Amino acid sequence: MKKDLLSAWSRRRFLQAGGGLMAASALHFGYSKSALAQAIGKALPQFTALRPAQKGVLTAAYWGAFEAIIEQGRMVGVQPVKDDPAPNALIEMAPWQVYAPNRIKTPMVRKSWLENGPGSHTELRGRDAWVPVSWDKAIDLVSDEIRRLQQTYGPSSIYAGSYGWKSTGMLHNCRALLHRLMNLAGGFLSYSGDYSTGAAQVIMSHVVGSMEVYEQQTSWPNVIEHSELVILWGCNPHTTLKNSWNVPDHVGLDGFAQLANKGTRVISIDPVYQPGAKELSAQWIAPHAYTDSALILGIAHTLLSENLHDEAFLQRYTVGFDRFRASLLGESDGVVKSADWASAVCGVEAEVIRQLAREMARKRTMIMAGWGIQRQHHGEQPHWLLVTLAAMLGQIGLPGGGFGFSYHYSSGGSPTARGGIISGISAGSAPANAPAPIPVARIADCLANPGKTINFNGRQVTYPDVKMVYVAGGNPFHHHQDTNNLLQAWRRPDTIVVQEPYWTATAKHADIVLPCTTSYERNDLEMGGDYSQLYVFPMHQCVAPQHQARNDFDIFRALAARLGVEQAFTEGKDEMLWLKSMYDNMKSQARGAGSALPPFDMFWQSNSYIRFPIPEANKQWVRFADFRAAPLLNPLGTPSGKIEIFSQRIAGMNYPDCPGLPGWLPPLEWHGGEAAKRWPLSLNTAHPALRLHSQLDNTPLREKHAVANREEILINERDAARRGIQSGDLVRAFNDRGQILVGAVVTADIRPGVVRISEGAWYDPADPAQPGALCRNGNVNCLTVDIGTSMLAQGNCGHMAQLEIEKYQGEPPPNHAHAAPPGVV
Ligand SMILES: Nc1nc2c(c(=O)[nH]1)N[C@H]1C(S)=C(S)[C@@H](COP(=O)(O)OP(=O)(O)OC[C@H]3O[C@@H](n4cnc5c(=O)[nH]c(N)nc54)[C@H](O)[C@@H]3O)O[C@H]1N2
Ligand SMILES: Nc1nc2c(c(=O)[nH]1)N[C@H]1C(S)=C(S)[C@@H](COP(=O)(O)OP(=O)(O)OC[C@H]3O[C@@H](n4cnc5c(=O)[nH]c(N)nc54)[C@H](O)[C@@H]3O)O[C@H]1N2
Ligand SMILES: [Mo]
Repeated sequence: MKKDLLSAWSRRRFLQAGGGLMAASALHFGYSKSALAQAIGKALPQFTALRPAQKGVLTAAYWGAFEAIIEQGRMVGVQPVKDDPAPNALIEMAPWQVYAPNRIKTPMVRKSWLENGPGSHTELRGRDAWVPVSWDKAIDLVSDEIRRLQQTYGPSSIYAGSYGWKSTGMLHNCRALLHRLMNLAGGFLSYSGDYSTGAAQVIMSHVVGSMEVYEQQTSWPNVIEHSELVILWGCNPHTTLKNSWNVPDHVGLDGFAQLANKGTRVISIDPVYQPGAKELSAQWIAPHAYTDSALILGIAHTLLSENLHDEAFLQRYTVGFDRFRASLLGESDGVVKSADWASAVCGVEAEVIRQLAREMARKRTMIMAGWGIQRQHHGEQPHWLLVTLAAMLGQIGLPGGGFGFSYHYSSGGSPTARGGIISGISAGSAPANAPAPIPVARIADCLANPGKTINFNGRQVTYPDVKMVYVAGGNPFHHHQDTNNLLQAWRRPDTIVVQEPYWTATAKHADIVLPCTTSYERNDLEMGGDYSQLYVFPMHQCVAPQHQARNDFDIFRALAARLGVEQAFTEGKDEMLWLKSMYDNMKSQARGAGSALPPFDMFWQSNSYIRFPIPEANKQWVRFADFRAAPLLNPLGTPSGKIEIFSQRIAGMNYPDCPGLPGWLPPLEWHGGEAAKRWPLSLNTAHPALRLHSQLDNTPLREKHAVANREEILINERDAARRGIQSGDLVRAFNDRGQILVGAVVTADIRPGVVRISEGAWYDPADPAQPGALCRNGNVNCLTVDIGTSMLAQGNCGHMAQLEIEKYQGEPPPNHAHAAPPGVV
């Protein structure tokens, strides 16, 4: 999916390096002062890129690289690596991840499925009894089912897209391994896009010719030096930079700290006044939820009417501004998109909008936008309009100016180092008869409606009849919108296999669960810094596999053996041989780039990580500077080679919900729409500070944010007072789609009319037999809408829903979200 920022070049190189690797000698873990260890110690200083560990076993996670402190075979603590400029409390949960009481301890099969075969009593998923089985038996059941479905229905009957944030590691990448197995075993139905940037990545490809959201940003030193005004637009870096897709380098957090030190002016445009915005002394502008497009239009109209826009830039570098001007002036629809008009829609005072426009034009302005604003109905519009606004300001490609859509994510703007890149294990290629992928967030629609055809970015996609869902490394009962709708759709397939370390709600709703190791129970390698490619971290195994858990690699290898494709799956390599081949390939790239690295065995034994040097030029890199300098030589990847304020290609698709010109399209639910009459509050489902989605909800970190033993809800004082709600109260949040229990935090730091419940609380229905039952832990997706952003991108709309709240009366029910299913130890 996304975020695998490796170049096609390194991928190809990796594939070529496949065969002919020598067998590694015994690579036992341990740091006794053997003769070998001493020899290694002597040899190390010549390798200047190496950084030795201080006192623990080096490993890494999405939350940072750290040393695990091991005592008598148990992980008892952690210590961040020395280079981390902003270590993260999440790493301290590593021991709890390993020893969590709700680990799945043995392979399990749902009773009805085991007794009566695939497809039986699927309505009992989530409440049937569980039967433990041996690994041998489990592997037989799963491989027989794959074979049956391939033979009877073909590859389109197996949905193994398996979206999710799994764990770091280039070898034990469960999704890639699942795809690798399924490709070898006849093919499968996959997905395109992701839940993160479903709308933005599609619209940006049309507007600036690249996904943009996963591109390197103007480098941090350049921003710190040149930006005079930083706009955080629906952007909460203080929270979202804690974690990244590779191991975080946390350079972005350091960058924001430097902005604060320098006193750079920051404005945060967000219905919530974030703690991070406060640390930056940011001015808070709080629009109504889901109305950013109108706000941007109001700013654009002010620029135009006060002649503050850069006509020369627009002429030279964009197409379609004339049409946009006409739309601002209301020539097409009779609606002038003035600051006053915008104010009526978005609730920000017209004068504030005008001041914002003037200040942006006066200063060197960097617009840093997050992605919550595009996880909404018509979510294509805000980013398209922000690019348009930046084009009107004319600072795109200048130091410290323009826009950046990834400063809040994985440290976009962290200068790129020069070294080598680890290529992960390949998913292989799909057989010719494999079906076309579905847009990732249409999965419930697909399960429920085989044969239905939808529009998608100029194409049509017809849903196949899915008989099997295989999940490894994702949690759809947290990540997918409208959980109760998913619950119904989830009953359609014959067989659901979930490979997981924990009894998540998704695992509880499976037919077969296969317990897998956490990343701390196996050996792996990972890059540090998604954009910087600054580090290579060894992920040493810290402890033995717990209970009967197996590595994903070994589970898939066993399935491959039963399906007759083991040799192709493993290529004859075990864990350490795979790591050695990945390392060797990276090492030869690094040599070409001027960094000498030790042989693999020595690297592995030395318990060190690698930090590559950063070329001076990269510290001042400016996004779009090349395009600005020579637009004909360096055209964008759009049809015109320029920024497309108007897109003929999109216009040609004739989608009523995404025309060729960006604008304000009211969402399905919002404060000004029909739904608001019954459901007056607008939902904000931002990413949680002390979790990664649903991950770590089952650790003691939860005690720091849970209220009344439920997920917290932020409520404005006015809305709370009206309903007699106080901080600490148990609250029922509900709409037509579902109801959840949450714990109140009453605050002035959220706009009236908006409530926030973060994504990621585990789903815990009070009555699993009843779709629509109260979720006792506060899974916010019980309340969200499962529609696509538009026919263009079909992204998810997790950030848009109207609802009501009330103080919960009566005895607080128990919360079983983090317990194993009844009867299971
Ligand atoms: N309403 C709303 N919904 C949203 C969002 C929102 O903003 N609002 N955000 C969306 C976004 S951006 C995203 S990316 C998704 C995230 O959705 P997910 O990626 O599905 O969420 P995670 O909680 O990270 O789930 C990862 C699962 O993988 C398991 N796992 C970890 N390591 C391993 C491993 O090594 N092997 C195996 N087999 N399993 C492993 C974890 O235990 C966990 O259950 O949620 C989306 N959902
Ligand atoms: N700690 C932590 N870090 C993470 C993650 C995590 O779960 N936890 N997840 C990672 C992943 S997969 C992703 S995709 C990114 C997510 O990165 P984002 O998608 O940018 O994060 P969100 O929290 O969904 O939204 C960012 C901000 O948008 C605001 N917002 C929401 N709706 C509106 C609106 O209508 N108007 C305006 N102006 N603002 C709005 C929210 O209040 C929030 O402050 O974060 C990554 N980093
Ligand atoms: Mo995401």
